[in-house]
Amino acid sequence: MSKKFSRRTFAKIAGSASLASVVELPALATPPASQTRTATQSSPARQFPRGFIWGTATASYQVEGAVKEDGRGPSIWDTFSHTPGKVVNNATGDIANDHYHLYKGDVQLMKALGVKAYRFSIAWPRVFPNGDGPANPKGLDFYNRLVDELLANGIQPFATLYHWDLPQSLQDRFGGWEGRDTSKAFGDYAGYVASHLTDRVKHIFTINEFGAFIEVGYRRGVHAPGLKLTGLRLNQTRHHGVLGHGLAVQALRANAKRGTKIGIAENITVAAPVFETSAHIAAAEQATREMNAQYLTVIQEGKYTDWYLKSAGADAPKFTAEDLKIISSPLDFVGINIYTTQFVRADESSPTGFAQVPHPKSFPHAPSPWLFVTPDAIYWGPRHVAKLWCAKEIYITENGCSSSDEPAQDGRVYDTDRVTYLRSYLTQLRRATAEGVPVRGYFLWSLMDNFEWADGYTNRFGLHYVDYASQKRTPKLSADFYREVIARNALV
Ligand code: GBH
Repeated sequence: MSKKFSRRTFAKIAGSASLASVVELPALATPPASQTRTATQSSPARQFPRGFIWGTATASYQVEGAVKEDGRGPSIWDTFSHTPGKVVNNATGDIANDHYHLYKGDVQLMKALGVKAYRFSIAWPRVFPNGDGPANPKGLDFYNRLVDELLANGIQPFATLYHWDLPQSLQDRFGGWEGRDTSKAFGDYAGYVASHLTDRVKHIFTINEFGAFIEVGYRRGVHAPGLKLTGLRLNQTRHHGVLGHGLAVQALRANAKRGTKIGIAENITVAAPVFETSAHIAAAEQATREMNAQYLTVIQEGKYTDWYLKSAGADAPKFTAEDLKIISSPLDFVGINIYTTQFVRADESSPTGFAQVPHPKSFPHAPSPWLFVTPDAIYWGPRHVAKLWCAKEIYITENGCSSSDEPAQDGRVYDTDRVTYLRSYLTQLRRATAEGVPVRGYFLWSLMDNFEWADGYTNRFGLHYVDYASQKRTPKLSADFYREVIARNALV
């Protein structure tokens, strides 16, 4: 791999990418790609690898609604969103995008974009209303219908088993991920899903973003279940999260049909070098390893880093050698959700060799205040994963941004900020693929505006504008942009 990252390649690619970005925006109603292609647009400097998988993503609680239908049990997000003061405007996912009923139309939106794959999540409490115990086949049937509809339209289903809607019963009985029994129940649920869906679903992600649901839900109390754990209790919860992932990988292997590929979707903390000298780059690699010690690093390496264990001291999680083996069960691919980055610099005075460089107040960000616009996150993220852990197959499982998204007089949303964001990030992603970083696909977050967790419906991330009163979906300018990217398999 290192040979492919020569300085000359860097210079060549960086140079041509910036030149090539000077092309005019296609008009809204565009003729077929073949008629509009210019020499610049078809130049290799804009192309993604052949067979690159373009997709979009959503998650169950954010879009489905129908929270009481067909035997679904309550999740911690039902409880949390119904607790006054937890979500902006006390919004809930009771109806959300009503995707549970409108999924056929939503599949048509995807088809119109030309996406090859759809990443959705399965609501655990639909399948096991209490988290464990008897299954609810009627709940699973929704995913049977969805998967069949996707395949009938030529779209590959990529399913996530856990995107934060933990069955409330597991929270009540075991303290959710604080309890090892939840990890075990997750493994059993994964096995059940594998035996019912993997005849058609060939890619499965275990868990979406430890770095969010544990850090924001169990440490900061801003997401469900709204806890503020510290010390050993927090570290043990983190450990149970990765253990649940490992048990799920094993259960999937035992129950899935041949050819099913298994991975994860983690919002890895990406350390980017303040600039590209070998010292800062080495510091950024090291920082990425340490800053993900409790999650992706232990999953990939089968051990917690010395630095993490040392700094946790008496609060270090309790675990066995067997736990570590389970946690590091081999994966077929690594999925990473990429939004933003943490800058670091080399620092010889620090025992880890790096220092974090906080974003100055003036650093540009999307309406979501955490979403600093740092396109090279999507270059360094996969590059670090490939370099640190020799990952052979990487997916960008989420990338996107919020925007104020106000419909214009003609009813359309001209989200030039989102288009600019996406083009900048995709330019950096192309830099990675051109250097041989094995990124196989990209899932844009999100197909449509949806329930943005504690922000309720105030922050919109969609390619389609959703009018929640009528459930009407309208493609934004960014949807046109993405359709063109997909049609050409290249930057536009
Ligand atoms: C992803 O998280 C999620 O997977 C997806 O469900 C979500 O809709 C999407 O991003 C857009 O946010 O409000 O200061 O407490 C991205 C990582 C982790 C970023 C939680 C926001 C909360 C910050 N997210 N974090 S704060």
